[in-house]
Amino acid sequence: MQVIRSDIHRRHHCAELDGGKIIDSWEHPGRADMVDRATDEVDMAVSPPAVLDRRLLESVHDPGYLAFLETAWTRWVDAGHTTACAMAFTWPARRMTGPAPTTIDGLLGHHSFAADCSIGAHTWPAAAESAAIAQTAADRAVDAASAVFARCRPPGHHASRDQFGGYCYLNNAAVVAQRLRDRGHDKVAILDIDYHHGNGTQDIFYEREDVVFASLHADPRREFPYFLGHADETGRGDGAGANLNLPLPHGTGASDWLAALDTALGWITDAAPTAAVVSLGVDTYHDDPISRFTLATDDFPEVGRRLRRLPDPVVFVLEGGYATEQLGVNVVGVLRGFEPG
Ligand code: SP5
Ligand code: ZN
Repeated sequence: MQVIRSDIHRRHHCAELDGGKIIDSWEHPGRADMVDRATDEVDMAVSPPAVLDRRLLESVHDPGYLAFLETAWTRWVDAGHTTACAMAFTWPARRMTGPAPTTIDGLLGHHSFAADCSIGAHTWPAAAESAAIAQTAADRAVDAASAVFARCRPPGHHASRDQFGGYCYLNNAAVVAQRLRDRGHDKVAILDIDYHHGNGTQDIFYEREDVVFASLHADPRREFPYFLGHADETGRGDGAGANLNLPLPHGTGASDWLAALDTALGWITDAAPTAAVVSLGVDTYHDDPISRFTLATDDFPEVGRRLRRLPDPVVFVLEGGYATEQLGVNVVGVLRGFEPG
């Protein structure tokens, strides 16, 4: 399997609010290093991304949001702030429906939904490169009619059309799905197996029938992102019936998780897509420091094997996974389970 990756991500490492303290984010450059080391060990062919197509990005994100992301750091500095990361302190809550603010502290709240995520000097270049990796992976998958791994960092599945959060700024999986649509696949499935619900991806495609979304994740009644990902969210308008959420309790282990995976795969098969995107988070691992499922390293190849039910081509997009030492092994476990050799 080919890997698309680059090192531009390295200078992006922001602060997050965790348990009342500002800490260096759990989502850090060393994660990508571990994945790169593991893919190098199994000799996967590596290529850099091509130039990002702005029109593609604007077909899954609001242009005003993109302009905000691109300029947020400069505006933060110009406002007199001296911290390493720009972070919101207020958000529009229920019944607060006024117009978008015009200064940076307000705009940060308008364009984010969580304080686990902030914007530094190198966040936009890293996020744009991550989306370029996604775009290039989609193109390769179409050209070669085979599976490709997009080693994206930062991750993407929590980012909606116009909001960042959950360590995500641009929705890489959505970029892949839209590119596959634009390159001639009439129906595309996104299967999200990260521990957390892919609220951004669901939101972007919620009213569309041409991109179906299935996710298995920790029950949002008890877990981030809390406010989306519930079982009764099945799509709206043209997208009615094109969204499947399978929330699972804290403590879920391999047998129950794999049973849910089979349910999602059956649902996708019934939708009859001609290409698939896998939002590949391995924060389902038992030693993950911020998550509460109990999959073992030995379970990940079996996950990959079961994913062979997806239609060709499949693009794997890296999402979460915070047990850094085992991250590469677990990711490569899935990829090799899917495509040995
Ligand atoms: C892409 C992805 O996996 N994003 C996940 C974002 C989760 N952010 C909230 C994390 C809350 C961590 N609190 C854990 C406390 C352990 N000391
Ligand atoms: Zn996650």
